[in-house]
Amino acid sequence: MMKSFICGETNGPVLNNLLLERQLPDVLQNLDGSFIERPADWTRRRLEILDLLRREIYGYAPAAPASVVGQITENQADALANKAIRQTVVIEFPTPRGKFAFPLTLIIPKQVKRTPVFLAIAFRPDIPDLYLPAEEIIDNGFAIATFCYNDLSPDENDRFTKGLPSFYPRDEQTGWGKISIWAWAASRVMDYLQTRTDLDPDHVAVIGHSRLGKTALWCGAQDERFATAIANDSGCAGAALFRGKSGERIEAITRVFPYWFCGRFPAYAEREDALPFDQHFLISLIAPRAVYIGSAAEDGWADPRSEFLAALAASPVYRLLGYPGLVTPDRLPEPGTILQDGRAAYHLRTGSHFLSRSDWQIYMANLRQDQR
Ligand code: GTR
Repeated sequence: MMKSFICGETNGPVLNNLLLERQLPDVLQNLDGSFIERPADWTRRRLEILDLLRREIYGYAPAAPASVVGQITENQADALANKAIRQTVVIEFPTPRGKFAFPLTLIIPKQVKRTPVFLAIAFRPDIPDLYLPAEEIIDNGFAIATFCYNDLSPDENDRFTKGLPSFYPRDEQTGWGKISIWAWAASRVMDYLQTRTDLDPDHVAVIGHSRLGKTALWCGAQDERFATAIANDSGCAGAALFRGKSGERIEAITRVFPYWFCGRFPAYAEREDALPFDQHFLISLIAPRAVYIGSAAEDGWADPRSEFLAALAASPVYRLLGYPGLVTPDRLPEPGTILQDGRAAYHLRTGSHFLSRSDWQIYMANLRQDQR
């Protein structure tokens, strides 16, 4: 157990010990007990982990539809002081029970060709929104693609009778929970973005805050077309390790929000040690692509320390694949720390649970650096 931490060359003793205390399953140990030592063996292990997370926590989603089309229903040529084009695009695809459609908003700066994109999974359709400083994002040379999660399926315990899940058969135990539903929708947006010659499909970052940060991670973990996944204050069932977690734990999250998950997951309440994975498995699925985990110092419910340690615990997979994962001095980060020298980046913002302008500024600076 935990061979990859013990032999992890870049962790010093302080952080190594904090990881060892969590007694985590080893991300580089196959279910048959053997250890992965060659990059070529990761492909199979990645599929094994994906299956594990689908079965035990987020639920299996249906296969991608045969076709996805986007109809531009509104086109404003002079948005944001005439700096951007704003479009409403209806994303439509066939399902076993007829066509399903949902609205996407695109805002594209006029000055940039083949624009990198933030795909923001949003709580509200509003633009700008307190979590989406649209003009500032455009001014930084990024396009925005955003949809409101409630347009897929409402964030309530409707027994999967409303919106997208009502168009598909669903297994009670292992079928998709709402996090999987919203993540799957972001992949349908990606299907459409790939058809747009004015956007750069190789530089799409999926971003979300809190429950939608969990969703952005799960989306980026499954869909390798996303160059980057950004999880802001994603906490329990997002970036944070379950084992040793403070604040929200499985018992609380599955009591209040059981419908975010598949039917099997609540059985792990107060049984964190029985989980055949921990959230560093989720983060590792994004490797060698970029992952950014943002925490806030006063967000005890999410537990910044457990988010940081998860990024560190996923790093052996980045190293295996030839890239630095989380690059950090051998100590826990202080508020105000930004760690972005590796493919797994992390910051601990001062303040409370929020997707703030300062978070956005850090994410944008990080992505610009990445594109050089
Ligand atoms: C809380 C929930 C967290 C987090 C948050 C949010 O009530 O316990 O896991 O997702 O909501 O999404 O704002």
